[in-house]
Amino acid sequence: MHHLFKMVVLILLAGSCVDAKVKVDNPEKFESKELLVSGEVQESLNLGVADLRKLDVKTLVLDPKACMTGQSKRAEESYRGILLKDLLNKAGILAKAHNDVKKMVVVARATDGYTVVFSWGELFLSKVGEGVLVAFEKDGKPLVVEEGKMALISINDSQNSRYIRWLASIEAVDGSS
Ligand SMILES: Nc1nc2c(c(=O)[nH]1)N[C@H]1C(S)=C(S)[C@@H](COP(=O)(O)O)O[C@H]1N2
Ligand SMILES: [Mo]
Repeated sequence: MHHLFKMVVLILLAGSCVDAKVKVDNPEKFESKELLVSGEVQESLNLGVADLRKLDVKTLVLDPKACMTGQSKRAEESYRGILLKDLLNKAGILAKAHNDVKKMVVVARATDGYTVVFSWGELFLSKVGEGVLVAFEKDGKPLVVEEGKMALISINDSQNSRYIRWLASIEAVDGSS
């Protein structure tokens, strides 16, 4: 019985790599036009897709294993965007003392309130950080509004990749206060 249920769920999930496709009635109302980078930074940034395209654009490939289940056969997906750590370097993370950055938490929020967090160490001292991308293109096409227009994806997550559609803000927060 449980296996049957699992199979049905897997079949329903087949399709896009980072899914289960969540049906949203009016995705336009969640579209975020600008990404705010703020918090413990030297200079807050407000960037639309056109601004992101002028920065150091990277292309990263999401392995099907990073999908929700990692079990069904799905194609790789290629995402274009800016590494989150490049954006944070551009804004300049503020740290009073040298090791204070290690207390930092990076909070990514969407217009619908969905939230994902990273630590400074994860982004800057581990392989995970090399795969956390603020993306605006998938497989050569701009992300459609259902995909968030701007989205954040973590391609080195082993499965059920951290993924946010309608990315609205990145906040550097002092985890010690
Ligand atoms: N903004 C936003 N991003 C989100 C979510 C959400 O509710 N809001 N749900 C997450 C979850 S739980 C899943 S499984 C995937 C679904 O992505 P898809 O609907 O684009 O396939 O999006 C993730 N990103
Ligand atoms: Mo999910």
